[in-house]
Amino acid sequence: MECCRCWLPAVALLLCVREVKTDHLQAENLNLLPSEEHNKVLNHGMTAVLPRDCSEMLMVSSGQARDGVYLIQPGDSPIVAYCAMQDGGWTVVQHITVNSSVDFDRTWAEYKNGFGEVSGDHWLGNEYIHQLTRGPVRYKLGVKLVDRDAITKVGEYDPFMVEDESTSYRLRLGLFQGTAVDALTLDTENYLHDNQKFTTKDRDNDNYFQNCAKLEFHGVPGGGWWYDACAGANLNRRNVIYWQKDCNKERLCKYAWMMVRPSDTVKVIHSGTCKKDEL
Ligand SMILES: [Ca+2]
Repeated sequence: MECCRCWLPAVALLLCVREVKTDHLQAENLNLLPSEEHNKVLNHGMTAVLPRDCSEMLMVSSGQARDGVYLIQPGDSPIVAYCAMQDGGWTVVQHITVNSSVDFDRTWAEYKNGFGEVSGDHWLGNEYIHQLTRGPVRYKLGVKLVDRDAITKVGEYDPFMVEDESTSYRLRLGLFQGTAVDALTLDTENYLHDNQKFTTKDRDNDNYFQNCAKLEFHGVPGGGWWYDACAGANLNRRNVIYWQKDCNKERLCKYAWMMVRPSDTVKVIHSGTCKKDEL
């Protein structure tokens, strides 16, 4: 039996969601989705071109798509990703629960291709974060932090880009706004994460004499991150999610998310009168 559910007749061909045929799911990162969850991919069987991200999926569903796992195609091959639709069509690229059973102490190759489960704690993969944010559309990064008292803080960096592997997935961030502190572009605790290369336990690109990804706190290594020498923030340390004063060993955070979506603001900068030497 096949069951097609369509949101709008006008886009029926685009949006048929077939809830059968769970055996032919095509995605480059299927290792991030347990086989018993293949039938939960909400646009499995989509007959037209796949959306490049969750924002586009939300748009073609006329805002009707719900939270969950979707097939998207930011590069040459489809991948599975978790879409936070209710928050505006964000593609989740990282999620962690404090003391997660998912190990974040991983190699370069694992951080490149992703690990964990997209419907739970995971890193989507530096290669896919690069594919999503490389343009030509400008992207922004959303960070969501929930502490143990269920107080939520959010922040956005606009624009956000992760460069390709030849630059070691260097982090590029724009202006920050939000209720959380800016822990990535401000020189907090003398550590600046913007413009840093990615470091893992087997590839040291940081500015410390040792490898920051190997440094342990209570026996748990920091995991991969865009370290300086070393961190004013690190959402991949499994036992203490770290984000300056918002998440640390005194103020424990329970959850963190990193997500991306196209920037919805085109900032027009009025140059005014500017002396040449001020440019
Ligand atoms: Ca080093």
